[in-house]
Amino acid sequence: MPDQPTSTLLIVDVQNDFCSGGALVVQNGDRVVPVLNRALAQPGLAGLIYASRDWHPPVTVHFKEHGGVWPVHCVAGTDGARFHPDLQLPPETIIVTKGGTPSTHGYSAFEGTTPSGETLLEDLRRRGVTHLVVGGLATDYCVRQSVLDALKAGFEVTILTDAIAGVDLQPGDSARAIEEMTEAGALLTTADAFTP
Ligand code: VGL
Repeated sequence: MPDQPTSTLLIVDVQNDFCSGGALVVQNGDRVVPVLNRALAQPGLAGLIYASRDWHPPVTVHFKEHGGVWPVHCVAGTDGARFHPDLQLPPETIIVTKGGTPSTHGYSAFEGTTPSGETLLEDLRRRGVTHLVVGGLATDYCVRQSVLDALKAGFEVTILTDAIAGVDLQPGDSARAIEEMTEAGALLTTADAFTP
């Protein structure tokens, strides 16, 4: 029997610190959660599921007080680093952990590793994945960098535009990030309109 078409969903950094009440709030960050839950419930969309997470040490060049630009957020093991409690990640979700050393920023999920210690790229290649569907936070940082790295590595990428939200440190950053990802080859759709 031929395989049913399924896609691979990459959910980027839907963690408490990027949602309301968190240390580095992404405006409307919470709004991606129900949309991603609908995507997770579509077997044709979420055949294989990866969820990346920032997992920073307390002292890192990523944080303002140590030379970076960001307030302290997503410190490994803290509540702020947990996935949003309403995000319905199934137990088979492959967690990709990134930004875990004092000298790395870990914007891209491709800097991350799985629980078995493989890089995301190694894991995807071993499973024969060629196409990634991406949603999560934040459009102008971790989503952007993950999508650009995926395209560079030769994956087809579809972004769920209703399942992303941005920081917009400068007004228009998210819109520019979407333009940049599209110019690099990413396709845009919405979670509800998606067909594998
Ligand atoms: C992110 C800013 C700082 C993100 C992480 O997940 O997009 N943004 N650290």
